[in-house]
Amino acid sequence: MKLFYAPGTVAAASLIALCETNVAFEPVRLNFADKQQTKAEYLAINPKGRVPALITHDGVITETAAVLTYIAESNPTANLTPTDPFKRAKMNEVISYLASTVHVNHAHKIRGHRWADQQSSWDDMTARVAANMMDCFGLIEDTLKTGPWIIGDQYTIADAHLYIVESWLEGDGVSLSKLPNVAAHFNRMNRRSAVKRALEIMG
Ligand SMILES: N[C@@H](CCC(=O)N[C@@H](CS)C(=O)NCC(=O)O)C(=O)O
Repeated sequence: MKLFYAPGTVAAASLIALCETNVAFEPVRLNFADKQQTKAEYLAINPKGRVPALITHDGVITETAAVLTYIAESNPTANLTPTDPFKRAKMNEVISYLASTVHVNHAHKIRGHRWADQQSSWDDMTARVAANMMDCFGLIEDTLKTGPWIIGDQYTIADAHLYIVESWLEGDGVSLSKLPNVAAHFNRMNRRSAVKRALEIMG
C-alpha cells in the first residue's frame, strides 16, 4: 500500500491510523510548496488534487472518512472501530462532522479562492475562521467531558482525525487554553506510539 500525504494536512490522520496497525505501507510525501498535488502525475492517482490518497491492491481510495474506515476494517486486530452499531455510528458522526463542517471552516482561512473571486470576500472568510472553529470546538469540548476518547472509552479512527484538526487550532486563532478537554485529548494523542511514529515520518 502507498499513502500519499503532505505534512500537517488531514492526510496525517490516515498516516496515524496506518501506524496503529502492523500493515506494511509506503508513505509518499507530496510537496505542496511545489504544488505537486496539482501535477498530472498525482492527478492520475487522485483527480481531486487533494490528500490523502491510499493505493490498495484493489484500487485507489480518497477522502479521509473512506481511507480511515478502510484501514480500520481491513485491520480488525488493531481495534480501531467499535463493533457495536451505536458506537460505530457515534464514531462516524464525529468523522462526518470533522470532514464536512470543521475542515471546511478551517479551509476558509487560506482557500477562499474555492468559493469566491474577490480579495475582499477572501478577507471576510479568513476573518470568520477563529469564531467558526471555536463554535465547532465548543461542541467537541463538551463531547470530550466523558472521555478519554471522543466516543468515550474506546480509541478509534475518529481520534486520529480529531487530533489533526486540533493541531490546526492555534494557527486558526483558537487557543487550546480555552478548551481544557480538547487540550487533554491532544496531549493524550501525543503520547501514543503511533502518533510519535507518524510525526517522525512527517519529519
Ligand atoms: N474531504 C477531503 C479533503 C481533503 C483535503 O482538502 N486535503 C487538503 C489538505 S488538508 C489538500 O489536499 N489540499 C490541497 C489543495 O487544496 O491544493 C478529506 O477529508 O480527505
